[in-house]
Amino acid sequence: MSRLRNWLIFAAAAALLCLPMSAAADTTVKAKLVEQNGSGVSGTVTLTALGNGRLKVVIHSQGLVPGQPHAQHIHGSAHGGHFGCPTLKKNDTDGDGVLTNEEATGEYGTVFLALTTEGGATPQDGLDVKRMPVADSQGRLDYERTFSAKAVPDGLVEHLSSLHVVQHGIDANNNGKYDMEALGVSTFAESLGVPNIPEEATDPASCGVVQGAGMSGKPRGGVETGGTPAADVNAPLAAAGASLLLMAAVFGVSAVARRLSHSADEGQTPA
Ligand SMILES: [Cu+2]
Repeated sequence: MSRLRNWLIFAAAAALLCLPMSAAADTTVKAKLVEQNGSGVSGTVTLTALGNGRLKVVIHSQGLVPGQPHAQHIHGSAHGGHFGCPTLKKNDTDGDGVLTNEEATGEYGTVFLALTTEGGATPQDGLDVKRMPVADSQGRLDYERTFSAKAVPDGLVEHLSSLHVVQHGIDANNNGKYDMEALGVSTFAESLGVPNIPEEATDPASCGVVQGAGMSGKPRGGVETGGTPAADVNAPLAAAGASLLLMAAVFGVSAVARRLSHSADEGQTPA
C-alpha cells in the first residue's frame, strides 16, 4: 500500500517535471486584418509557434488589388512597444489623405519577418515582390508557410502576442495596377535601396493586431481570440496526462520485470 502511494507521488512529481517541456507545445494567436487607406481589404491571420522554434503563418484575405503582388510582413520588434494599427486620422502627418509606410511605421513597428513565398524572410527580403504572394483575379489571397527555426528571428516567438501583420499594396487611382501616376515613387522603397517602385505598391492595405496585443502575459488560445476552439489550449494538461501514462508504462514494465526476475530467482533450485 505504501509502495503504491510512493509510486503515485513519484509519478505525479515526474509528471509535474514534464510540464515545462510540454508548455512549449504549439501556441496559436490570431489577428483580424482591417483595411488601411480605405482599401476595403479584410482577412484573418493565424500564427502558430510550433515545436523546434518553427512558425506557421496562415493568411486568408480579400479585397486586394487583383493580380498584383502584395508585400506582407510581421511587424513589431523583440522589444515590443507597438500595439496599434495606424489610422489616417492619427498618423497621416502630412495630411494628404494617404497613409504611407513612413507615417505608419511609428505605429506598427518595423519589419520583423517578411512573409515571402519562398527563400529568405529577413527585413531585407521585405520588398522582393517576386517572392510575395499575388492576389487572384478576385483580389483574394491565401497564404500558408511554415518558417524554419533558423528563419524566425530571435524574440519573435517570445513576443507572439504583441505583433502586427501588415499587407501592402493599394490601387489609389483604381486603374487595376500599381503605377507612378497615382502617388509617385515609393520613398520608403528608395530608402531601402529599391528604386522605381510605385508608392502604391508599398502603402499599407491592411493591418492586423494579434488579439490581446499589448497586454502582459502569454499568448491566448483560440477560444479567447474568437476562433474555433484550439486543441492547443489543453495541450499542457494533455501532455502531463501523456507523461503520466508514459511513467506508468515504464514503471509497469519494470514491476513486471522485477516480478519475472523474482520468480526466476524463486524458481531456481538451490545449488
Ligand atoms: Cu510591412
